[in-house]
Amino acid sequence: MSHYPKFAGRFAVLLQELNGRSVTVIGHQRPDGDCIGSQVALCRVLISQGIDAICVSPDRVPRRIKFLVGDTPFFQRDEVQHADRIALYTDCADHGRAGDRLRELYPDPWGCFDHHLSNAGFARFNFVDTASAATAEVLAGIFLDAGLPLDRTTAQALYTGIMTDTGQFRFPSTSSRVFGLSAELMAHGADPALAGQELYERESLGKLKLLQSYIGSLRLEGAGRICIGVLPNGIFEQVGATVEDTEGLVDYARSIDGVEIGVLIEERADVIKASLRGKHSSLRMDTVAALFNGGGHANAAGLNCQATLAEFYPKLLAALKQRLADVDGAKK
Ligand SMILES: [Mn+2]
Repeated sequence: MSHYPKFAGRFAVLLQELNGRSVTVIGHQRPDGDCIGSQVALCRVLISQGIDAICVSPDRVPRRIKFLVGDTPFFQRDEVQHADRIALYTDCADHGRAGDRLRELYPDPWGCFDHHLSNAGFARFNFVDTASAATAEVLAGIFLDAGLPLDRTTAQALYTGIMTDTGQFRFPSTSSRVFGLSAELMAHGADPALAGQELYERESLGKLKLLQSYIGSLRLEGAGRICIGVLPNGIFEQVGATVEDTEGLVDYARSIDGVEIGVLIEERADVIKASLRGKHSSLRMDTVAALFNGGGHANAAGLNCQATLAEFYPKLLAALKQRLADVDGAKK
Protein backbone atom coordinates (compact mmCIF):
# COMPACT_ATOMS: atom_id res chain seq x y z
CA MET A 1 0.00 0.00 0.00
CA SER A 2 1.28 3.43 -0.91
CA HIS A 3 1.32 6.00 1.90
CA TYR A 4 2.11 9.21 -0.01
CA PRO A 5 1.45 8.56 -3.72
CA LYS A 6 1.55 12.32 -4.40
CA PHE A 7 5.22 12.50 -3.35
CA ALA A 8 6.62 9.34 -4.98
CA GLY A 9 7.49 10.75 -8.38
CA ARG A 10 9.00 13.98 -7.10
CA PHE A 11 11.08 12.15 -4.50
CA ALA A 12 12.53 9.84 -7.15
CA VAL A 13 13.55 12.91 -9.18
CA LEU A 14 15.11 14.59 -6.13
CA LEU A 15 17.16 11.46 -5.34
CA GLN A 16 18.41 11.42 -8.92
CA GLU A 17 19.34 15.12 -8.83
CA LEU A 18 21.26 14.62 -5.58
CA ASN A 19 23.44 11.92 -7.11
CA GLY A 20 27.10 12.93 -6.90
CA ARG A 21 26.40 16.02 -4.80
CA SER A 22 27.04 16.79 -1.13
CA VAL A 23 24.01 17.32 1.04
CA THR A 24 23.39 19.01 4.39
CA VAL A 25 20.23 17.94 6.21
CA ILE A 26 19.12 20.86 8.36
CA GLY A 27 16.65 20.97 11.26
CA HIS A 28 15.18 23.78 13.34
CA GLN A 29 16.31 25.69 16.40
CA ARG A 30 15.56 24.08 19.76
CA PRO A 31 15.21 20.70 18.06
CA ASP A 32 12.68 18.12 19.25
CA GLY A 33 12.34 14.39 18.65
CA ASP A 34 10.63 14.80 15.30
CA CYS A 35 13.27 17.23 14.07
CA ILE A 36 16.30 15.15 15.06
CA GLY A 37 14.59 11.88 14.11
CA SER A 38 13.78 13.25 10.65
CA GLN A 39 17.26 14.62 10.08
CA VAL A 40 18.93 11.37 11.13
CA ALA A 41 16.63 9.23 9.01
CA LEU A 42 16.87 11.34 5.87
CA CYS A 43 20.65 11.57 6.15
CA ARG A 44 21.06 7.82 6.62
CA VAL A 45 18.79 6.96 3.73
CA LEU A 46 20.72 9.35 1.45
CA ILE A 47 24.02 7.76 2.54
CA SER A 48 22.55 4.31 1.82
CA GLN A 49 21.99 5.55 -1.74
CA GLY A 50 25.63 6.57 -2.13
CA ILE A 51 24.99 10.28 -1.54
CA ASP A 52 27.40 12.25 0.66
CA ALA A 53 25.18 13.59 3.46
CA ILE A 54 25.61 15.13 6.91
CA CYS A 55 23.17 16.55 9.47
CA VAL A 56 23.59 20.07 10.77
CA SER A 57 21.72 21.55 13.72
CA PRO A 58 21.68 25.23 14.70
CA ASP A 59 21.46 24.16 18.36
CA ARG A 60 22.79 21.38 20.52
CA VAL A 61 20.93 18.06 20.35
CA PRO A 62 18.99 17.77 23.65
CA ARG A 63 20.40 15.11 25.97
CA ARG A 64 17.20 13.06 25.92
CA ILE A 65 17.16 12.61 22.15
CA LYS A 66 20.89 12.10 21.57
CA PHE A 67 20.31 8.33 21.51
CA LEU A 68 18.73 8.73 18.07
CA VAL A 69 21.92 9.92 16.39
CA GLY A 70 23.99 6.71 16.64
CA ASP A 71 26.79 6.73 14.04
CA THR A 72 25.06 9.32 11.81
CA PRO A 73 27.37 12.22 10.85
CA PHE A 74 25.74 14.93 12.97
CA PHE A 75 27.22 18.39 13.62
CA GLN A 76 26.44 21.74 15.09
CA ARG A 77 26.34 24.61 12.64
CA ASP A 78 29.85 25.98 13.18
CA GLU A 79 31.63 22.62 13.32
CA VAL A 80 31.67 22.06 9.55
CA GLN A 81 32.49 23.70 6.22
CA HIS A 82 29.29 24.47 4.36
CA ALA A 83 30.70 25.49 0.97
CA ASP A 84 29.45 23.49 -2.01
CA ARG A 85 26.78 21.63 -0.10
CA ILE A 86 23.07 21.47 -0.90
CA ALA A 87 20.48 21.96 1.83
CA LEU A 88 17.49 19.77 2.61
CA TYR A 89 15.35 21.06 5.50
CA THR A 90 13.31 18.82 7.78
CA ASP A 91 10.50 19.86 10.16
CA CYS A 92 11.03 23.57 9.35
CA ALA A 93 7.92 25.63 8.54
CA ASP A 94 10.01 28.28 6.80
CA HIS A 95 13.53 29.02 5.67
CA GLY A 96 14.33 30.96 8.84
CA ARG A 97 13.38 28.26 11.36
CA ALA A 98 16.98 27.05 11.48
CA GLY A 99 18.19 30.59 12.14
CA ASP A 100 19.47 33.44 9.97
CA ARG A 101 23.01 32.10 9.68
CA LEU A 102 21.95 28.84 8.02
CA ARG A 103 19.60 30.75 5.76
CA GLU A 104 22.56 32.88 4.63
CA LEU A 105 24.72 29.79 4.12
CA TYR A 106 21.98 28.02 2.15
CA PRO A 107 19.99 30.68 0.30
CA ASP A 108 18.56 28.15 -2.16
CA PRO A 109 17.27 25.03 -0.35
CA TRP A 110 16.65 22.08 -2.61
CA GLY A 111 14.34 20.11 -0.40
CA CYS A 112 11.89 20.61 2.41
CA PHE A 113 10.13 17.82 4.31
CA ASP A 114 7.53 19.05 6.75
CA HIS A 115 4.00 18.95 8.18
CA HIS A 116 3.50 22.52 9.50
CA LEU A 117 0.37 24.41 8.45
CA SER A 118 2.30 27.62 7.86
CA ASN A 119 4.77 26.00 5.45
CA ALA A 120 4.31 27.68 2.07
CA GLY A 121 6.98 25.53 0.36
CA PHE A 122 10.31 27.40 0.38
CA ALA A 123 12.47 24.83 -1.44
CA ARG A 124 12.80 23.57 -5.03
CA PHE A 125 11.29 20.20 -3.99
CA ASN A 126 8.65 20.45 -1.27
CA PHE A 127 7.23 17.46 0.57
CA VAL A 128 4.78 19.15 2.92
CA ASP A 129 1.74 17.28 4.20
CA THR A 130 -0.13 19.22 6.86
CA ALA A 131 -2.46 16.30 7.57
CA SER A 132 0.51 14.30 8.84
CA ALA A 133 1.28 14.06 12.53
CA ALA A 134 5.03 14.34 12.10
CA THR A 135 7.74 15.02 9.56
CA ALA A 136 9.03 11.57 10.50
CA GLU A 137 5.67 10.17 9.38
CA VAL A 138 6.02 11.84 5.97
CA LEU A 139 9.58 10.53 5.59
CA ALA A 140 8.71 7.01 6.77
CA GLY A 141 5.89 6.86 4.23
CA ILE A 142 8.04 8.20 1.39
CA PHE A 143 10.93 5.80 2.17
CA LEU A 144 8.69 2.74 2.49
CA ASP A 145 6.79 3.68 -0.68
CA ALA A 146 10.12 3.89 -2.53
CA GLY A 147 11.28 0.55 -1.13
CA LEU A 148 14.41 2.16 0.35
CA PRO A 149 16.39 0.23 2.97
CA LEU A 150 15.75 1.31 6.58
CA ASP A 151 18.28 0.14 9.13
CA ARG A 152 17.51 -0.14 12.84
CA THR A 153 18.83 3.36 13.68
CA THR A 154 16.75 4.91 10.89
CA ALA A 155 13.62 3.05 11.97
CA GLN A 156 14.17 4.06 15.62
CA ALA A 157 14.65 7.72 14.61
CA LEU A 158 11.44 7.77 12.56
CA TYR A 159 9.41 5.90 15.15
CA THR A 160 10.56 8.26 17.91
CA GLY A 161 9.76 11.33 15.79
CA ILE A 162 6.23 10.05 15.26
CA MET A 163 5.82 9.08 18.91
CA THR A 164 6.91 12.47 20.25
CA ASP A 165 4.93 14.62 17.77
CA THR A 166 1.74 12.64 18.47
CA GLY A 167 2.20 13.10 22.23
CA GLN A 168 2.75 9.35 22.54
CA PHE A 169 -0.08 8.57 20.15
CA ARG A 170 -2.65 10.76 21.95
CA PHE A 171 -3.04 13.93 19.85
CA PRO A 172 -5.82 14.33 17.24
CA SER A 173 -3.21 13.88 14.50
CA THR A 174 -2.86 10.20 15.52
CA SER A 175 -4.27 8.45 12.46
CA SER A 176 -4.46 4.85 11.35
CA ARG A 177 -1.57 5.68 9.01
CA VAL A 178 0.47 6.65 12.10
CA PHE A 179 -0.12 3.20 13.60
CA GLY A 180 0.43 1.44 10.29
CA LEU A 181 3.76 3.15 9.71
CA SER A 182 4.81 2.64 13.33
CA ALA A 183 4.19 -1.09 12.97
CA GLU A 184 6.28 -1.14 9.79
CA LEU A 185 9.06 0.73 11.57
CA MET A 186 8.97 -1.84 14.39
CA ALA A 187 9.35 -4.55 11.76
CA HIS A 188 12.53 -2.69 10.70
CA GLY A 189 13.88 -2.75 14.26
CA ALA A 190 12.36 0.27 16.02
CA ASP A 191 11.98 -0.39 19.75
CA PRO A 192 9.15 1.54 21.49
CA ALA A 193 10.40 0.59 24.97
CA LEU A 194 13.83 2.07 24.20
CA ALA A 195 12.22 5.35 23.09
CA GLY A 196 10.08 5.43 26.24
CA GLN A 197 13.05 4.69 28.48
CA GLU A 198 15.35 7.33 26.93
CA LEU A 199 12.70 10.06 26.74
CA TYR A 200 10.61 9.65 29.87
CA GLU A 201 12.65 7.75 32.44
CA ARG A 202 15.80 9.89 32.47
CA GLU A 203 14.65 13.27 33.83
CA SER A 204 17.03 15.50 35.79
CA LEU A 205 16.14 16.91 39.21
CA GLY A 206 16.57 20.38 37.68
CA LYS A 207 13.83 19.64 35.18
CA LEU A 208 11.40 18.69 37.94
CA LYS A 209 12.31 21.85 39.87
CA LEU A 210 11.64 23.85 36.72
CA LEU A 211 8.27 22.11 36.50
CA GLN A 212 7.63 23.02 40.13
CA SER A 213 8.34 26.68 39.38
CA TYR A 214 6.13 26.63 36.29
CA ILE A 215 3.21 24.91 38.02
CA GLY A 216 3.53 27.32 40.96
CA SER A 217 3.09 30.23 38.54
CA LEU A 218 -0.02 28.94 36.73
CA ARG A 219 -2.96 31.33 36.53
CA LEU A 220 -6.40 30.72 35.14
CA GLU A 221 -7.64 33.46 32.83
CA GLY A 222 -10.60 33.96 30.52
CA ALA A 223 -13.14 32.36 32.89
CA GLY A 224 -10.93 29.31 33.35
CA ARG A 225 -10.51 28.58 29.65
CA ILE A 226 -6.92 29.85 29.44
CA CYS A 227 -4.08 28.84 31.73
CA ILE A 228 -0.82 30.80 31.68
CA GLY A 229 2.43 30.07 33.50
CA VAL A 230 5.63 32.10 33.48
CA LEU A 231 9.25 31.05 33.87
CA PRO A 232 11.04 34.14 35.19
CA ASN A 233 14.39 35.33 33.91
CA GLY A 234 17.22 33.46 35.65
CA ILE A 235 15.18 30.41 36.63
CA PHE A 236 17.31 27.95 34.65
CA GLU A 237 20.47 28.83 36.59
CA GLN A 238 18.53 28.93 39.84
CA VAL A 239 17.15 25.39 39.64
CA GLY A 240 19.92 23.78 37.58
CA ALA A 241 17.86 23.23 34.44
CA THR A 242 18.49 23.99 30.77
CA VAL A 243 16.25 25.61 28.17
CA GLU A 244 15.69 22.13 26.73
CA ASP A 245 13.91 21.25 29.97
CA THR A 246 10.96 23.48 29.05
CA GLU A 247 9.86 20.74 26.63
CA GLY A 248 6.44 19.44 27.69
CA LEU A 249 5.87 21.92 30.54
CA VAL A 250 3.05 23.75 28.75
CA ASP A 251 1.10 20.50 28.44
CA TYR A 252 0.43 20.70 32.19
CA ALA A 253 -1.37 24.03 31.74
CA ARG A 254 -3.48 22.64 28.93
CA SER A 255 -4.22 19.42 30.82
CA ILE A 256 -6.46 21.14 33.37
CA ASP A 257 -10.16 20.35 33.05
CA GLY A 258 -11.97 23.22 31.37
CA VAL A 259 -8.80 24.83 30.05
CA GLU A 260 -8.76 25.09 26.26
CA ILE A 261 -5.49 26.98 25.82
CA GLY A 262 -2.30 26.40 27.79
CA VAL A 263 0.53 28.94 27.67
CA LEU A 264 4.16 28.91 28.73
CA ILE A 265 5.89 32.28 28.80
CA GLU A 266 9.66 32.40 29.22
CA GLU A 267 11.05 35.71 30.33
CA ARG A 268 14.60 36.24 29.06
CA ALA A 269 16.92 39.21 29.49
CA ASP A 270 16.18 40.62 26.04
CA VAL A 271 13.23 38.65 24.69
CA ILE A 272 9.96 36.96 25.62
CA LYS A 273 9.32 33.45 24.34
CA ALA A 274 5.92 31.85 24.45
CA SER A 275 4.47 28.43 23.64
CA LEU A 276 0.75 28.13 22.95
CA ARG A 277 -1.17 24.85 23.11
CA GLY A 278 -4.82 24.46 22.15
CA LYS A 279 -7.05 21.54 23.04
CA HIS A 280 -8.68 21.60 19.61
CA SER A 281 -7.42 22.60 16.20
CA SER A 282 -10.20 25.16 15.56
CA LEU A 283 -8.38 27.43 18.04
CA ARG A 284 -5.59 27.87 15.43
CA MET A 285 -2.71 28.65 17.78
CA ASP A 286 -0.49 29.15 14.71
CA THR A 287 -2.40 32.26 13.65
CA VAL A 288 -2.41 33.70 17.18
CA ALA A 289 1.37 33.17 17.29
CA ALA A 290 1.63 34.84 13.88
CA LEU A 291 0.28 38.07 15.43
CA PHE A 292 3.60 38.14 17.30
CA ASN A 293 5.71 36.95 14.35
CA GLY A 294 5.53 33.31 15.46
CA GLY A 295 4.00 30.24 13.88
CA GLY A 296 3.49 26.50 14.14
CA HIS A 297 0.57 24.10 14.13
CA ALA A 298 -3.14 24.58 14.78
CA ASN A 299 -2.74 22.95 18.23
CA ALA A 300 0.83 23.94 19.05
CA ALA A 301 2.61 27.16 18.19
CA GLY A 302 5.41 29.36 19.46
CA LEU A 303 6.76 32.88 19.23
CA ASN A 304 9.61 35.20 20.19
CA CYS A 305 8.80 38.82 21.04
CA GLN A 306 10.93 41.87 21.85
CA ALA A 307 8.96 43.11 24.84
CA THR A 308 8.85 43.09 28.60
CA LEU A 309 6.61 40.64 30.41
CA ALA A 310 4.42 43.53 31.59
CA GLU A 311 3.89 44.65 27.99
CA PHE A 312 3.49 41.20 26.48
CA TYR A 313 1.18 39.43 28.95
CA PRO A 314 -1.93 41.62 28.48
CA LYS A 315 -1.48 41.73 24.70
CA LEU A 316 -1.27 37.95 24.45
CA LEU A 317 -4.17 37.46 26.84
CA ALA A 318 -6.34 39.86 24.80
CA ALA A 319 -5.48 37.99 21.58
CA LEU A 320 -6.34 34.63 23.17
CA LYS A 321 -9.65 35.87 24.59
CA GLN A 322 -10.50 37.29 21.18
CA ARG A 323 -9.73 33.92 19.58
CA LEU A 324 -12.03 32.12 22.04
CA ALA A 325 -14.78 34.66 21.34
CA ASP A 326 -14.34 34.19 17.58
CA VAL A 327 -14.49 30.39 17.90
CA ASP A 328 -17.59 30.68 20.14
CA GLY A 329 -19.18 32.98 17.54
CA ALA A 330 -18.43 30.56 14.70
CA LYS A 331 -20.20 27.75 16.57
CA LYS A 332 -23.46 29.70 16.90
MN1 LIG B 1 7.27 18.00 13.70
